[in-house]
Amino acid sequence: MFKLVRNLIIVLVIVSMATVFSVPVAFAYFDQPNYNENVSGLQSGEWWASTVDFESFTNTTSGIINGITINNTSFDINNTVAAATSNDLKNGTTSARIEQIGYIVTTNYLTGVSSYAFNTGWTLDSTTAGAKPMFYVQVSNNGLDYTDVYTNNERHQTLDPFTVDMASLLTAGIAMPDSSTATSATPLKYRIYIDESASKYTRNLNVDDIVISY
Ligand SMILES: [Ca+2]
Repeated sequence: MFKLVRNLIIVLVIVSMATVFSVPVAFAYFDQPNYNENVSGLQSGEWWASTVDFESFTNTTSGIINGITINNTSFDINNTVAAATSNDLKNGTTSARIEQIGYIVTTNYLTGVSSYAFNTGWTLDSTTAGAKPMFYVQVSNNGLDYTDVYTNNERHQTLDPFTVDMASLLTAGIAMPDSSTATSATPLKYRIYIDESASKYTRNLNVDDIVISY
């Protein structure tokens, strides 16, 4: 009887210890991947992505607005408004509409981005006449001068996915305006930019589902 009680106690102790020590293991497991966290929450070496679906984006004011938070990510925008009309290309109910000359750029300098992906297309009421419009994905290490890392002039009026493989571009080295070369360790701002000034036609670019992966 004594041995039975003793063995029972030993089993209980082992089970209790296993339960206690399994807790941090479980938390560690569920700690990654993480979605929709602020950049400041990034852990070193952690796989991480920020998704911006614009569903809560309500801006109707043209011009420059700095430090507007969209889906937990801070952006500086110019001529970019909430897009929810029947002519706007979107997933869900809302996307962003960059009107003629404008941009969406990360407020913060981001380090270690492996890809910058988004869905985009020209609004359905954009004219298709004249010179093909161009949009750019650009990076900057000073917030003043931007280097093109991707350009596209396809005349598409459907919401199409585009992914900029920053990891490969950064590994190869991107020349910065100050003659330095960006690497994966260089803090960079990321900008989607359109300039319709040369075309003289009204074209607006819808952008939705920006996914910044690390
Ligand atoms: Ca959306």
